[in-house]
Amino acid sequence: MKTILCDLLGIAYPVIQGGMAWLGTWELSSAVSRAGGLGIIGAGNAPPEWVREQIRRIKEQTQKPFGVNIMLMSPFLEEVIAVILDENVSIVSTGGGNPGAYIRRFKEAGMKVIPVVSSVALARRLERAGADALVAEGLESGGHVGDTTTMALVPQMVDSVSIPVIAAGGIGDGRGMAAALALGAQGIQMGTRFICSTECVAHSQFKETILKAQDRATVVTGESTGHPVRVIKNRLARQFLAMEKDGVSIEDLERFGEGKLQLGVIQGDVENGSLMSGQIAGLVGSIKPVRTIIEDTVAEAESILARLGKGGKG
Ligand code: TUI
Repeated sequence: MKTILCDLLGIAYPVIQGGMAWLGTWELSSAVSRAGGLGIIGAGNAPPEWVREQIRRIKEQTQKPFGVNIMLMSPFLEEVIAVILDENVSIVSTGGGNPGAYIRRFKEAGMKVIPVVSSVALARRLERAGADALVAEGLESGGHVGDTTTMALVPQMVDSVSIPVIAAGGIGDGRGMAAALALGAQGIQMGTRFICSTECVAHSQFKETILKAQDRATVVTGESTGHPVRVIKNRLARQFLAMEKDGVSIEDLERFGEGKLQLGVIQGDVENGSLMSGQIAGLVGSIKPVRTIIEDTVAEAESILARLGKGGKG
């Protein structure tokens, strides 16, 4: 299955791995790139030395294209940008804000820029600013979310821009991929599905929590702080929601949240840690190698699209 996204990025399959904080490490990202998708290092809030180390390790593992996701709220944003320019990273994706002010620098360095956005208005602005493609991320996603569903957002974004649109949020298998392509997307981005891969460094307890999850296992916390985040509904999430209801200040909520993501996804404290996960957690049936996840997803999407008589070509 090829779309114009494959030519744009030099990849075999139009499947991108979301740049997840703590989990988008060289282990996962190199496996995705080696399997013909686009692996993305998730810089999150990590310091610049950590990001450089990940980039060096992925370069040792594969010659294939890979990207780095920069999180625009990171305290290390400028230093992380300096690292990716210095390491000649060729593809950058962005999250958690408006990357408009940075696009020119990336384009001048010859990079491909793929902002992750959750609204058509920002998508239009970023196309004008020089973005090469866009990830349309629906509220089904894990982590920081917008307020429009993938089903509604993707076709509206496709109709509003002329660069390729990649669908994200709520996609965990070939049925989701076929649906995304039917909506006009030129590719998909998956996060939660890749957490339950053999290669992902997520704690086994977190992977097990996703495997056990059902459709309503996640909840959005942080609406009152202006940074809504979808997580698995555990003790921490309930506590956070109760604090919001009680009118606890944004500063105190932010302080309370510090360090909780690593506690959950790396240290495996699945009750007191933050477990960012998308709504497809309930769809994930087993832990599989990255290559199997990608090949099964693409094969299932192709077979669905063929059955529907639409081919699979973008
Ligand atoms: O960025 C994400 N998802 C994320 S980032 C993240 S790290 C984090 N850690 C702790 C607390 C909070 C976050 C976890 N998940 N997705 C991409 C995305 N970006 N979705 C929506 C946006 C977005 C948000 C605001 C894009 C633009 C935006 O702009 C606001 C503005 O300035 O116009």
